[in-house]
Amino acid sequence: MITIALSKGRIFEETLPLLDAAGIAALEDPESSRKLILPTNRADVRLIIVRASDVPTYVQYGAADLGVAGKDVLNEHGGTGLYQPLDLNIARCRMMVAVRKDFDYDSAVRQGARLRVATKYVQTARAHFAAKGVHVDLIKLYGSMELAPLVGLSDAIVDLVSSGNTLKANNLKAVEHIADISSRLVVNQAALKLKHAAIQPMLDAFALAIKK
Ligand code: PRT
Ligand code: MG
Repeated sequence: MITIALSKGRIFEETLPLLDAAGIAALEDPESSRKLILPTNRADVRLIIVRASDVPTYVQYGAADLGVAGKDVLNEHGGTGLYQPLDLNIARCRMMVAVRKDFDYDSAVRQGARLRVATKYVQTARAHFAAKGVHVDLIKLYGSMELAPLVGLSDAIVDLVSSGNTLKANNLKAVEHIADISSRLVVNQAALKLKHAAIQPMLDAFALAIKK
């Protein structure tokens, strides 16, 4: 049995065409089904539905053989025990620093001010500001980072931006680009060896189906 870990929403939707290219079709839609284990058209392949940030953990421990996870999530996880053979080029966005429109970020940085930064991406934020030599107090949040500067919780946020509409709707502006983000295929290293005959053709099919 090959188990593939996916999260609902954009990753599931954008992975479907790649699965299709490998001859794998989900028999149920995770948006309408309450099942967390979804059968596929292939008796030897099943999908499991987990939180986006839990995908690397399921694959690391071998509870899933393969998974699809954003580079943002992989950077926070650290990637231990994971083989990352393919950038699937899906769920693309950018990791950015953003502040209130009326906040002078450049001058705060120039003056050496200690910045309060709210984020879900603590490792990414710590590495980014350390490399710039900017002192920060990091405040860990689990979502809706855009709210933090509006109510005085923080001076800045580190968050993902795709269209930019959420920043705009909340009177925020992006001031620094940290990284381009897309989703990667992750594979359990032991599974790749033990189930090579089943997994390698899937990797080959995904590689051919990736949109440049
Ligand atoms: O929702 P949940 O808390 O379970 O987890 P999650 O939010 O991490 O999962 P999900 O499914 O929303 O995102 C899965 C992956 O999609 C992320 O790990 C990213 O790699 C990728 N991705 C791509 C994004 C976005 N684009 C994105 N725009 N993830 C989140 N966003 C959010 C962003 O955080 C911000 O709040 O969308 C908002 C901004 O969007 P725009 O279009 O208004 O700029
Ligand atoms: Mg989400």
